Amino acid sequence: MADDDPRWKERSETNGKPLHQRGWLIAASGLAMFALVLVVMLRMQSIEKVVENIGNLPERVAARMGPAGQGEVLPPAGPQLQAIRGLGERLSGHIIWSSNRDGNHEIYSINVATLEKQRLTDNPHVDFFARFSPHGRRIVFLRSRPEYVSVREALDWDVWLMNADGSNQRRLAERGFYPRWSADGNAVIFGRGQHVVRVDVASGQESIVFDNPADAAQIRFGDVALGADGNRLALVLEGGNGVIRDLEAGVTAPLRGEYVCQPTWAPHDAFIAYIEAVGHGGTRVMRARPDGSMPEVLMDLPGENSHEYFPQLSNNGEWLIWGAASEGHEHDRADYEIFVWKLGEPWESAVRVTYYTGNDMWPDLFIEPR
Ligand SMILES: [Ca+2]
Ligand SMILES: [Ca+2]
Repeated sequence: MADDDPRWKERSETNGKPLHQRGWLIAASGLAMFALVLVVMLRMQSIEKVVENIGNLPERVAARMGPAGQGEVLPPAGPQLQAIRGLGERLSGHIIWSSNRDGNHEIYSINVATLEKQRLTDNPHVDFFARFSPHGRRIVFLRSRPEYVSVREALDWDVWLMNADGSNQRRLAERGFYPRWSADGNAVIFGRGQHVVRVDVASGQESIVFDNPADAAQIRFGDVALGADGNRLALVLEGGNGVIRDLEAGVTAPLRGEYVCQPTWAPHDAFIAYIEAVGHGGTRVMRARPDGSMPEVLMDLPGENSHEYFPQLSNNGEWLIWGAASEGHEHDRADYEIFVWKLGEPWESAVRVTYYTGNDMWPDLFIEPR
């Protein structure tokens, strides 16, 4: 085809600009966009955090695109199994958590004393964030609306209920994130956009507990936890600033630390636990007084599995359960394992309860009252 052929002209021009010019325009606007993102990130975060975030970018993009591949269950043996059995001699109760070991995130339950395992959900959707009711008889959890949703997306989840054995599954509320029980077990509190919502379990009636005021930064979706007194609300704002808001007085106290997230109350609001993104392995579990003061490190496990996330106190407040990865970060993709530890004992006594090379996340532990 000759250069002066009219067909060539038609092919080589788009939107009135020759192709090579258009290529430059795309490259220049891409570069400008990258620079803008970088400037915004630098304004919000330290250089180290920006570098870390850029390093995590491929994993983060992959998480948005589709589910992680399935891993392999490696049944514990020898000292690993002994440690798990030792746990069963010390407490009777159940651990629940979400895992993609059957190809899709489902919720599983283990009887700590007998090591009997049960799969509680079985459907093509993602199920996670299971939380025992105060009496341990029911579980509230999240189910994705489309079949696959990354846990980075906060708006495509419904709040579901089931009995502790997986029976009677029903949807309690639409478009909620990170649901938790009220202290009396009559209601569930969850995040929805800029609101914190309370839904009555019996009637399904909803009311707004907290409407993010204009003076607060945007709530980072999901990181909300209302204390047992119904007044102290822990939440994380964009940029990694955690706060505890006194709803009656309208005053806010900081949740101290760098890049804090995932606040969770100990029973009776004895203290608040949360993740701080510093420490061995890049994260650690912190504990502070209910007003956010006197922060101290609660758990920063020595050894390779020290990228801690998903902290939760057992119903009696005596044990901590969480997930920890040795590498990788994405919460629904990386190889997290579930750990249990009794408060006050040496960190090294923590017991690893999962042995699966895929993703295990968001556990809870209910201990039968003696
Ligand atoms: Ca750590
Ligand atoms: Ca795992």
